[in-house]
Amino acid sequence: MFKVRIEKLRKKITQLGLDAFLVMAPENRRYLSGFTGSSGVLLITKNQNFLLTDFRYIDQAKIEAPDFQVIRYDGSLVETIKNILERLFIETLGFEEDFITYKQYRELREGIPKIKIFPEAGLVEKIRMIKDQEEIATIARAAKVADEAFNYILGKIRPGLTEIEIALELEFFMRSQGASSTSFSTIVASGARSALPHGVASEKLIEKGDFVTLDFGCIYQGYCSDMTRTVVIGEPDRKQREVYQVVLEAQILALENIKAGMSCQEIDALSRTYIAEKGYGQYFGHGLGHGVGLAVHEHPSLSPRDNTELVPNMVVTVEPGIYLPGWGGVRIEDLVVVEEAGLKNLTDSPKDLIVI
Ligand SMILES: [Mn+2]
Repeated sequence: MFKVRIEKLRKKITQLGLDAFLVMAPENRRYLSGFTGSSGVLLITKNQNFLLTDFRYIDQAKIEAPDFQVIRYDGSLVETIKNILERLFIETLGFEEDFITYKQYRELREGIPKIKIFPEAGLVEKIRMIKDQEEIATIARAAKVADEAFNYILGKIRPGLTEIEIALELEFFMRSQGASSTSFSTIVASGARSALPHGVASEKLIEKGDFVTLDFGCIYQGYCSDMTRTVVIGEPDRKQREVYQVVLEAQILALENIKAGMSCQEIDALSRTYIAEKGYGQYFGHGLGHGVGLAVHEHPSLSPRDNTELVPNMVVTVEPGIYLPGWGGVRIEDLVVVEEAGLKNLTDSPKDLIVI
């Protein structure tokens, strides 16, 4: 599995005319090597794979990343890289421009002046967009834990609890099901706060009449899940029903039409146009969705600005929303696998407006 991934990257490196490539992004490091530690870089050359890490991770790296020569560095990472590059007569080195600090960049330039270095963006990320069956099974498991957490929390939400207390219950439940952590800061946004698309749980009390938006997910064996449901406390008024219905129909429209061959822009436009036709266009200000995998936000992005073509086994969210400042908001989010003729929905929680 890792060999296949490395070969895909190696092909790209060769096409770019590079002798070697430095991988610094934590998710890319894990994806290519299997190494789960928090510190280290990969150096992939035309025919060798190196994993450079420090004392704390040497044994772990040897076990987790058998396809790599594990090299320990104690002082300067750049010095260690330099030694390898000189020994192998490497002349051109690519690096990930989104995952290097200015200091590291300066040290590379100044420490290895004879080597030409080239910034690259998204080389490994583009490979990561299309998941293998094992990855999909793991993401499905992470999504199931989130579904079960939603079902559990429905029995707990009541007026008088704080958003933080609800978030804690969700998180405790997911951890108890084998999740190693949440995939991002749990969003519990109630009442007027539900108009904040990323309203991380606060000390606000849940009150009668509130919309409560729950956006959460977990990390299970390294892979993320992400889902959102909005529930209402007490009987909804007309406007709440209307806004909820528009978001739900916009989401279903996208879900019913997604299939391989469409572009991310096209699928985003389906929901966006629908919401605009209903008069709420200016209140849906974010993209329709995003890729999910080792990272909770990854390529591609279902947005007006991404023309990537959907390909089978991409895993993306579909999450339209309407946010009315001072009033509240609704978002509904599922995690789906793109297939040749449609999709497989990994999120199974009910979507009709739940009244608590
Ligand atoms: Mn999301």
